[in-house]
Amino acid sequence: MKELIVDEATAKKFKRKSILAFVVFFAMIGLAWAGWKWLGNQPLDNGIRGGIPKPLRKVLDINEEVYSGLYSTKRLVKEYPKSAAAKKARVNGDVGLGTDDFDPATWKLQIVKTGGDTLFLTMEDIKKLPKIDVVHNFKCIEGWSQITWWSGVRFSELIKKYGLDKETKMKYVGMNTPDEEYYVGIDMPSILQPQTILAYELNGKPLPMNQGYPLRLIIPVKYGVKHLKRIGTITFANERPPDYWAERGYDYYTGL
Ligand SMILES: Nc1nc2c(c(=O)[nH]1)N[C@H]1C(S)=C(S)[C@@H](COP(=O)(O)O)O[C@H]1N2
Ligand SMILES: [Mo]
Repeated sequence: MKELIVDEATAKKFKRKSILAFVVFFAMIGLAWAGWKWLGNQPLDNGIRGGIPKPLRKVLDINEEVYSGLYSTKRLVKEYPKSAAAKKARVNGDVGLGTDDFDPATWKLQIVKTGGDTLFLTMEDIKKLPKIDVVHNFKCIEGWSQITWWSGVRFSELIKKYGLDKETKMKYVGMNTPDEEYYVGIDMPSILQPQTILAYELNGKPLPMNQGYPLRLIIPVKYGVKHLKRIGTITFANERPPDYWAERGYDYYTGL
């Protein structure tokens, strides 16, 4: 067998490189450990339980900027034939669906305009607008998804009909349940996306109580958390409106 012959200088260089590799290796471990500790010591982005360290929130904010730029209002979410929709749509989440502040007989959708005036719309008013179907894969951050068929009016159609152009110059839309127990904030491009609807039917029938009767948000570009059931009030703002799950540590944008 032929021996590998190296001169002394090469051998020395090799040894130095090996040592250097070890030093770098341990230095990296040290750095990773220090970084992790640093993150753990950072203030949380809010005082409520489940807040996340500010630097991580920053990453989510950057994600939001990148994604909202990439996916403009023109991007369409995949749709399915009605026959593919679940006959029994899963029910999840009942915050704000307690009946205390909800009387179906007197319910009106309240839209607070930027000037302060409020529009009060009945279901009859809303049903006068063109009705569309949306059959999409509804995704919850808990890890389940289901193809569901909803019908209602495009949010953008409502904007057009009631001349809310000034309002669309704002950055966000806020929505609350009538009792204000559940609330979401949504970026303007996503709420104006053509598949975003105020839905009043599921599988061709009026929404069941626990799925948001009489009117809920369906916003296929977002995860389930944003699909607020039983809309009471709609507001517009340049600052992020409060968001139930964002306050509990979830990503504010929660785009798909
Ligand atoms: N008012 C209200 N809307 C809500 C919730 C809730 O707790 N209260 N949960 C959200 C979550 S996490 C999901 S996944 C969907 C579930 O809608 P579904 O019950 O029609 O499946 O509703 C969303 N809208
Ligand atoms: Mo969810």
